[in-house]
Amino acid sequence: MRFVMISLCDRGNLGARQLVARGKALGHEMFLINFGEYEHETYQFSEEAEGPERCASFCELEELLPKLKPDVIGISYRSRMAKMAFEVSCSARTATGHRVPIIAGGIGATSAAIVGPWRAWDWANYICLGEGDDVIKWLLEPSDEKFCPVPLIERKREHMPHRGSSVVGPLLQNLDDAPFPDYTAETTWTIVRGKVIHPDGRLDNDRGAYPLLTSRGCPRACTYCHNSTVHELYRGQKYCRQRSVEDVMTEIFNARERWDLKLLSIYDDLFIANPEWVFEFARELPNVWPNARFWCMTHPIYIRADVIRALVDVGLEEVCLGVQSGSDRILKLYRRGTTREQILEACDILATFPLTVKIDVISANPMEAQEDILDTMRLLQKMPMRRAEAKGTWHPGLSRLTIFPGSKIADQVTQAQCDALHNERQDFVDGLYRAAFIPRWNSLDLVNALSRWEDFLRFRDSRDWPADQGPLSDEHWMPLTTWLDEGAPR
Ligand code: B12
Ligand code: SF4
Repeated sequence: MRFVMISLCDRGNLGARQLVARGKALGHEMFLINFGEYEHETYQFSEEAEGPERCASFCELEELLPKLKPDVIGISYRSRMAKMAFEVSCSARTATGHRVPIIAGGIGATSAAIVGPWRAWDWANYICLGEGDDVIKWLLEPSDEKFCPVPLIERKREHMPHRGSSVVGPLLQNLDDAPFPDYTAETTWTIVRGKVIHPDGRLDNDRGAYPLLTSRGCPRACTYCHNSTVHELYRGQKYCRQRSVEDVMTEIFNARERWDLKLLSIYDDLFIANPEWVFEFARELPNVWPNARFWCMTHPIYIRADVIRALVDVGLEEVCLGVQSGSDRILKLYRRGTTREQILEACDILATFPLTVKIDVISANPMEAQEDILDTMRLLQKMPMRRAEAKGTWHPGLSRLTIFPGSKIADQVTQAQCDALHNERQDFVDGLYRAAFIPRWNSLDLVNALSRWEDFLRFRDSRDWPADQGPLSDEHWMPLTTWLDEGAPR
C-alpha cells in the first residue's frame, strides 16, 4: 500500500509521524507532506492567510500528490485547521481523480467529526476518533477483504469498534510498541508559502530542540482541554500510559546521533505526574546525554521539591506551570483540581530553583466576572517573582480562551462569546497581567490599576501616540506602558 499523510500547519506532528513510522514498519510505502508550518515565534499558521502564496501551495500539493500515487490519503489536523482540512481534501480529490479514499484523523477530527461547520463527516471517507495506531494497521492491511474506497464504517463493521458513525481507535496499551516518530528526509515534503522543501529531515524548529513525548494522556480532564473530550471517548479505560525509561533513552540516544541537539522539549501533558518514573528518568538521562537541557509542562498539584530537584540536577531549565486563573470559582469551573493556595505553594517551591518559570493564564473568558479577573491579578501579585529571594526568571504565558468543539466547556460557552471579548478592554487586562511580571512595575498596585479602565482611557485619549503597528508591536502597547511608567495616574 502507498499511504500519503498530510499534516496541516504543523511540521512537528508527532502523532502523524508515528503513524508514518508504523506503516513503514509494517512494510508499506509511507509518505509525509507537511502542508504549511506553525511559526513558533509569532504563533502564526503559514498557510492561513489568503493570497498568491497560499494558492501556490495548493498548486504544489496538487502537482505532488499524483506523483506519489497514493492508495490512501490521511489528513492529520487540529481544530484550528478544520476548514483547511476540508480545502486540502478537495485539492487531494481533484489531484487524484476522485479515486483515492481520504481518512481524517488527529485532534481536529476527534473534536469535530460530526459537529461543527467543517466537520470531517462531510468530506472524509473515514474518520478516526482518538488514537490512530491500530486504525492505520487496519487501513493498510484489511484482513478479510480487499481494500476498497468505501466508508470504513461499512466495510469493517464486524471488527471495528464504533462510536456514532466514526471509528474509535483503540488505545495503544504498551507505548513502547509505538515506533519513534519518522523524520526520513526522502519520504518527507514540506510545502510552505508556495515553496516545496524536499528531501526534508528537519525537526519542527530550527533551534535544535527535539520534541519528546514520554507518555500519552493526562490524569486530569480540565473542561477547556482536549483531554476532557478524550476522557469521554475512552471512559473506563486506562488512558494515562507511560513509556519505559529505557525506550525513552533509546529515542534520545538515536536523536543525538542524528541531530546536533541543543534541547529537549518534553511535550507530555503532565511529565511530572509519576515521581518514581521521573526519578528513574533523572538517573538514566546523564548516561545518554551528560549535559542535557530540557523543559516540560507541569500542574501545581504535582510540584514537589524532590522531583524538581532531581530534574534540575540533570538539566531541567524551564517549566511551564498551568495556573490558568487566580479565582477559585473559575478554577472549579475549569475542573483544574487546584486552589489559589496550592498554586502559591507550587510557586514557592519553584522559586527555590534557578528555573525559567512560565505561568500559563487563560484570559478572555466570558464566564469571568470582574472579581475573578481581579483575583487573578491578586494571585499574580503574590507570586514569588516579586520577592528578592526568588530564584529564576518568571514570565507570563497568556492565552485567550478557545473553545474546542467536543470539550466540556463547549456546553457552557461558545467561541463567538469569547470572540466578542477580543477588544481593547481585553488588551488592557492582558497587558496588566503581563505587567505583573515586569520588575519595574513591582511597586505598583496592579489590582487597583486593573479596576481603573476609565482612568486609562482618559490618559490614552489625552496624548498623541505613534501609529499602532498591531498587537505584536511596542507601539500598540505604548499607551499602557507609559501609563504604568507614570504610576497609573487618575
Ligand atoms: C506538542 C504539542 C504542541 C507543540 C507542537 C510541536 C510538535 N513538535 O508536535 C506546540 C507547542 C508547538 C503546540 C502548539 C499548538 N498547540 Co498544541 N499540543 C501539543 C500536545 C501537548 C501534544 C501533541 C502530540 O504530539 N500528541 C501525541 C500524539 C501521539 O497524539 P496525536 O497528535 O493526537 O496523534 C494521535 C491521534 O490523534 C491520531 N492521529 C493523528 N493524526 C492522524 C491522522 C490520521 C489519518 C489518523 C488515522 C489518525 C491520526 O493518531 C495518533 C497516534 O495515536 C497536545 C496535547 C496532546 N496531549 O495531544 C497539544 C494540543 C494538540 N495543542 C493544542 C493547541 C490549541 C495548540 C495551539 C493552537 C496553541 C496556540 N494557541 O498557538 C498551537 C497550534 C500548533 C499547530 N501547529 O497546530 C490543543 C489542540 C486542541 C484542538 N482541539 O485542536 C492540544 C490538544 C492541547 C489541549 N490542551 O487541548 N502544541
Ligand atoms: S492538566 Fe493540562 S493537559 Fe491535563 S487536562 Fe488539564 S489542561 Fe489538559
